[in-house]
Amino acid sequence: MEGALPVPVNMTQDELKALVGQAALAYVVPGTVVGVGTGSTVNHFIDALATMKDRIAGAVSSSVASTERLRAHGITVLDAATVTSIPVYIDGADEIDHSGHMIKGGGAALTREKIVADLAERFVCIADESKLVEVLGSYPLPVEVIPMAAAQVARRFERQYGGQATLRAGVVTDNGNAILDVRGLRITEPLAMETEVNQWPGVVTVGIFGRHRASVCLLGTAAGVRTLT
Ligand code: ABF
Repeated sequence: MEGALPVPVNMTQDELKALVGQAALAYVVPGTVVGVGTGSTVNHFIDALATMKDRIAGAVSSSVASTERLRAHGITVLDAATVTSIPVYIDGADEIDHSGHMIKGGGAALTREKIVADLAERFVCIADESKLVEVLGSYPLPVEVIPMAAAQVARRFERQYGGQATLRAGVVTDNGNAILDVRGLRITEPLAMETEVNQWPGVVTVGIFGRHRASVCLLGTAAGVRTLT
């Protein structure tokens, strides 16, 4: 009989997130500065990174929340402006397709996430299997906007893409801006849409990570960590 396949076990979504958070340590280059994203999956990565904090040069963080968690573990957090390049950026996603394009921003940190991703040579996405989709868009697309432009940007999504944008209540980003969440989109051309929306007056960041797609995705599944490249 062939070697028995691993028997899938029922793991909670949080256990799957912890699995990939731990697995991401393998992509950390010892002695270097690590780019750290935001969200509950990344929180598991931060907790795992603490076990090797004496073997890294520090972290560049994508949010106040991640900075606080990193510092609580005694990990040095560097200002992004003080580094020119980092080997790897580890971050989660709200959705990821089979090309590594992502929807991000559910945690309202998309602008700083894209800034730190831009510094990185490699983007490793860590996610539970529920995030993998054929086509982006079922998850409402987050867009960080200057508050005075929110209504006009919402109208443009309706006019140009048939999307329904709503202001995320009670949320001000780390940069002092507002977030629109756009429903009803089917994003078949993520790069084209990211380029188009980026040009709209008042848009700070659109939560499509097309240009900054993930080069590796560690997907937590009941059968273990699935590596997509
Ligand atoms: C963050 O990861 C956000 O861009 C995205 O919303 C989040 C996913 O959240 P979680 O890991 O909690 O599912 O980078």
